[in-house]
Amino acid sequence: WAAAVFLAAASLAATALDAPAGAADSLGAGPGIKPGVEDDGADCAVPAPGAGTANSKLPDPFIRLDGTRVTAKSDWRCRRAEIKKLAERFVYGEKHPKPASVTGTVSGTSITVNVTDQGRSSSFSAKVELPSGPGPFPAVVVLGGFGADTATIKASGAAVISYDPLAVGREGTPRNNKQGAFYSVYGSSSSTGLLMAWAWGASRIIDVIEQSGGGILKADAIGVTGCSRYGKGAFAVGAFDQRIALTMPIESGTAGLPIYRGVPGESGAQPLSSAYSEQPWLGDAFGAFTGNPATLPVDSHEIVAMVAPRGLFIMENPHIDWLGARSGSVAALGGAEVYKALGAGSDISYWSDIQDANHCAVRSEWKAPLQQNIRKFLLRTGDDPGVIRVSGKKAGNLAEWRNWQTPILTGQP
Ligand code: MCU
Repeated sequence: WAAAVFLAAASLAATALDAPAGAADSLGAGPGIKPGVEDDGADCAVPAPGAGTANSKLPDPFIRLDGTRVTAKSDWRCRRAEIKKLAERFVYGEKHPKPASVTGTVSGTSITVNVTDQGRSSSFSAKVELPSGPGPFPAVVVLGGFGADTATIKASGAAVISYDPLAVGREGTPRNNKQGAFYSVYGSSSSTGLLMAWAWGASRIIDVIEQSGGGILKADAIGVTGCSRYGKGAFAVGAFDQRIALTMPIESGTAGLPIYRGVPGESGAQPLSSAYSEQPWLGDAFGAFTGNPATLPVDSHEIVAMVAPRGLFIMENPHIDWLGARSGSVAALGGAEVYKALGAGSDISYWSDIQDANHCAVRSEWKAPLQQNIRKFLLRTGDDPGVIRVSGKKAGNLAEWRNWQTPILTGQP
């Protein structure tokens, strides 16, 4: 599929929902935990991961690198730090922590970001659209210009931050000459892929919001979304920044949600080698695994688990084989086991039961859950339970992919 076909298919118009001003429930206890710092767990001692042994099943997300199993909810922080290390080393490339200097401005129409690290500087900006009513507002970072239901986001009471990831990690460049604000700082031969560069850029936008004093946008109420390649990006943004309260990838396809181990056997799904070479989305190190994902010491159900117990609403399209929705459903179900173990089983939603087959269409089926997730995790005025609605058309079976059981973890996260 050419990108143009996908882009052309992505042009359905959105219809605004009425703002449900008085309709939100007001609840005492907020769902989940409040998002904390970007790299929560950076203090954990993570051993250097060795080359894994081949395992055709999904790695057990609850087994630590030293072979012991997680027993308490509070253990998850440091287990997540291990998964983060594996995901950086073998899949996405290194994110790099917050640069020495991040400055910028937030207004009702734009955010500017200036970064300096290791003596090199770069800048980019994003557009802001505020909802009606008095601020400060929660906000959703929207990667790319299509597929996200920005009308519903605003009608729900959240601002839209339109972020062009290509300014931070350009497409169309060879792996040894990557370009954009990330690579201006970390070098054009950085082995970090575009998705992680995009994630780094979104984190720098949040830095600027944090530093702005919160008069316009609330740094502790930020969501992220995007469709297709920008769904891959939104997934990475949410996984690698613990400040993101709500992650909403749409139709992300290979290099996004689908389990890497499932893609080769899923008829019509974009092959790993194709996603690896179409654009330098994944890190250079992933190239060693495109022919044999069974040797990867990590899989994408654990990227889902990195988001836990924060809000996650996954939107998938089972009508287009290329999108690998069957392998996507297995990743969601596998990651949901970690949510359950943390006592946050109702903070993850997955929805592939849709009518319209067009890639990145703005869908009526997703309006209500989108609004509910924004209320629950960004406005914190609702507590609707998460919903898992897997289309029968591409329903994966987690049991076929795992040989581990979900523990009952003690204590609190
Ligand atoms: C689903 O995301 C990609 C897909 O991986 C590519 O093969 C195709 O060219 O473009 C999709 C996309 O981003 O469409 C907008």
